[in-house]
Amino acid sequence: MDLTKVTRGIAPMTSNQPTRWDIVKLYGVDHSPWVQGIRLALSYYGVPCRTTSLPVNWRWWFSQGVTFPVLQPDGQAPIVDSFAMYRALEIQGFSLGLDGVLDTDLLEAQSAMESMFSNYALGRSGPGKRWAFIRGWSNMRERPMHFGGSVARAFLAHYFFCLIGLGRTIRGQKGRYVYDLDKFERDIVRWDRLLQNQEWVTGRAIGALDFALMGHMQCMMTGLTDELIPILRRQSALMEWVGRMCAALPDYEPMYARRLIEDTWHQTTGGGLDRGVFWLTWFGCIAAWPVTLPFLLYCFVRRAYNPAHSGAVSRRLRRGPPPL
Ligand SMILES: N[C@@H](CCC(=O)N[C@@H](CS)C(=O)NCC(=O)O)C(=O)O
Repeated sequence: MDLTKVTRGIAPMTSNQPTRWDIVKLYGVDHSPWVQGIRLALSYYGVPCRTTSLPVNWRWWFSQGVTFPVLQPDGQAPIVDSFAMYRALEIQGFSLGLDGVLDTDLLEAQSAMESMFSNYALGRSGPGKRWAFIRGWSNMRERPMHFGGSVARAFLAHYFFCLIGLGRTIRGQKGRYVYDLDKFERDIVRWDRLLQNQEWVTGRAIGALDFALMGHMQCMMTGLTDELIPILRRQSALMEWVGRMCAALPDYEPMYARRLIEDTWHQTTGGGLDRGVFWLTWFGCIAAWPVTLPFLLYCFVRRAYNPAHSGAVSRRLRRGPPPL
């Protein structure tokens, strides 16, 4: 696929315009690249945002499962899929460089990111990393702090632990590399090449694709996939762009990707009480496994009904448009 297609006809940036969204609620967690992407965009444009691990509501959970991100502007219907959120932000009057970009071209760019994600995400847990993975979940934060969110996050940690485990098993059984660093390098080189010719991924100005790709940098740098660091640092144009992104969002927390350019940076974690609630729930879920398991299985069944679950974009692209 030609990544430059999406960067045609990009309008110049106009940021910090007044928004009709007073405040938005974002369902998702710190380590998700798709959540990070949209949070970075909201932060850049100054849209106040509460981030929580609690699904939008119970009815939502029953029908859509636990997939995030989900964006809920005050008093409006929830939006699923981060790229739909970028479009919605543009409708709000922010210029994310998507004006005139075809949905099919955007879908291709998202699919390229998803293909990279489906590889490196499997490296977040696995032999030797399982405890680190759960500890990573315990260190994430609700913004603002919310005990209900910490309880939900502990359950989500079990869900994603199983999802990655399942993904690794399926790949292994197909005889494919589970976490293929060579493939990762081939994927990331394409973004580096693009950035050799232009300052921003979106084109002449910072925009949706910059936030989206930076979301992935954020996820990769949460401490669970550090074997990617040397590969990423070999991409000089990409590293310069990471520096520009960090400079564009100086107060953003947590800026995990800063680790790529500053060796001294340490990540912040949630408070003691927050972590206590997480661990109590996490062990509680294990103690109550006969109850936890049906809940987990239900979430796995419902994910198929959520058009934004992991891998859905690439599948949609492979299948082509629905018949008229
Ligand atoms: N296309 C979606 C991808 C969202 C996604 O893959 N979310 C992951 C978390 S990082 C998820 O919730 N996966 C759960 C599942 O697939 O069951 C987007 O851009 O928002």
